[in-house]
Amino acid sequence: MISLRLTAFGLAVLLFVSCGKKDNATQLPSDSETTTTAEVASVQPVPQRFSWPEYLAWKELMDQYYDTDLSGITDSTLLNDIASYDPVDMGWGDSNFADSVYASSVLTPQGKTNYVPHNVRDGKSTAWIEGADGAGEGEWVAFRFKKINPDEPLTSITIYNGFQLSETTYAKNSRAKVVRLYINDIALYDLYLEDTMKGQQFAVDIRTIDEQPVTLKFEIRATYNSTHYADTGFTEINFDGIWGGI
Ligand SMILES: [Ca+2]
Repeated sequence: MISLRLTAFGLAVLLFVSCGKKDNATQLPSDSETTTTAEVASVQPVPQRFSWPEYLAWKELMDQYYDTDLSGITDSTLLNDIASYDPVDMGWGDSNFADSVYASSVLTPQGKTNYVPHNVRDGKSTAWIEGADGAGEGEWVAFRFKKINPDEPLTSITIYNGFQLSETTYAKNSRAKVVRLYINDIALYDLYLEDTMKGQQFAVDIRTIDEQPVTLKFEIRATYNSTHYADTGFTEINFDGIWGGI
């Protein structure tokens, strides 16, 4: 485990970050000595079953079946899904509610469609899309959590890449290829995204003990080319954690 201790903005901050090196503890110098970052760990995604539109359709199906008579259903996958479905599904991002989502830039609205940062946490097929020149390298979206429960480490982040209104819309806009994740402006992870509409889950281990507030920033570092627009963003970014620590 790599652990680090730092002081920033006058607040005592203590983060424990595991990058897979369980026996190699390192303590960073205090803020007066450095502005350096912790080691940035590369993380590959675990592909999920659904794109965001597919997930929304699946969730609607689950809601229809929830608490109803299941006799007559023979599809074992469907039965397993119904049995394990939790309609509440309070993930880390819900129990640690982000009091603001903001970004380095925002694409100008097109008609009734806007690309505001909150779109990455609205549960819909909307997207935040950056509005800077070029394909978006260096642009970012960030979540600010006023208060985070120290008993629930953040252990996974699932990203739905690009603008997933439809397959056509997805292709027309750029998608992120590499995203750097910062915790309170300290770079911790490089997330290597595939060019797919499927959800992409990244394993992380972020424990906050005396850290208020907390900002998670996702910076686009590289992109996949689009067929039409050099505009990059995300449809949804979800968080999950484990109660009581690991
Ligand atoms: Ca959305």
